[in-house]
Amino acid sequence: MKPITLTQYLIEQQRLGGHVTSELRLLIQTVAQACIAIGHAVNRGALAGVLGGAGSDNVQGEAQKKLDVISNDILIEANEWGGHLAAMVSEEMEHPHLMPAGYPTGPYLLLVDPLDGSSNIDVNVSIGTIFSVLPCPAAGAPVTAASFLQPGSNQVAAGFAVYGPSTMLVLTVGNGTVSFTLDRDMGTFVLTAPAVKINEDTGEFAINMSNQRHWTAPIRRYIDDCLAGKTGPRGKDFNMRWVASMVADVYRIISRGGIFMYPADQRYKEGRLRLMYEANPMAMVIEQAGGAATDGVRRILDIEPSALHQRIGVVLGSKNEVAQVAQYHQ
Ligand code: AFP
Repeated sequence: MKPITLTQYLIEQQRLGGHVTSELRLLIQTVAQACIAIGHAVNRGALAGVLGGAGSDNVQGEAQKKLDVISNDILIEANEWGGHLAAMVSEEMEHPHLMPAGYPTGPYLLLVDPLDGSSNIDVNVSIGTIFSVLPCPAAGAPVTAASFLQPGSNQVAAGFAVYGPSTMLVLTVGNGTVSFTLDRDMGTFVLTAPAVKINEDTGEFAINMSNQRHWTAPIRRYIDDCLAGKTGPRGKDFNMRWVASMVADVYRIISRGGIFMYPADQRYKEGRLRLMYEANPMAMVIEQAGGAATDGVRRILDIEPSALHQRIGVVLGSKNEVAQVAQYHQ
């Protein structure tokens, strides 16, 4: 069968009406192209002198890697000229980035984690880019941080790239979740999973076990019961994975099921992951693939944000397992 490219998929979604406008199609194509450029820089690694620290901190007070800054710059340069964006928010920038004076603007807001999994850059483990698209409220009014503070249910598109053995692009425009594989010879993303569906049950959890002493009681009990295996309350054995790149853990979960957990704990009282450009886009992708995404109890996409860089606890993946975790909180 003739391969379907990202462009063809988006044009089809545009024809289906309601899901994709021509500006949204251009925005997604532009972000995908930027991901190809970021993936190229990541693959070059030491040969391009892009490994190691940038010698600066981001708004989270975290030391930036050179590739964090490079990825952010690539996404900004790619999206300024197109006329599809009103403004951008990034993990790497404290304030929204408005389109430069004189540049055309459009009806969308883009939020990105330009390079997720930065602690894995220098050790050659999969990393990625996460993006979320919101409608820009009150077109014409000046864009401020408040323009971005919309619940995740308002997203019109979301997705992520994984720079791994293959470069993958996972995308939803609100009509299911699909994934593409980068054809490096052609420089195009080719549709390789046209209807992603996450198994409702799983025997595989992903959590950073070194945080165990910080967890709340319900999370401790849930993990203890998983570890008790077949003879324990769950009546089955569980496997564990933890890549420390959310994009890699989530890609595994959309491929074979599983549950990913970074719960709020005594150390990260609000949670570690960021709501606007990590939890929200991943929650949309997961729900559109038949999974669930909560902060342990509340549906992530219902949460009303109060700050651009606010953090949130995250439990997402196979929906029956996510429901189990909520049960432990009852
Ligand atoms: P970095 O981008 O700062 O490495 O954080 C990655 C991340 O946000 C997410 O991708 C991982 O699942 C999680 O943090 C890893 O956190 P730990 O390093 O505490 O396990």
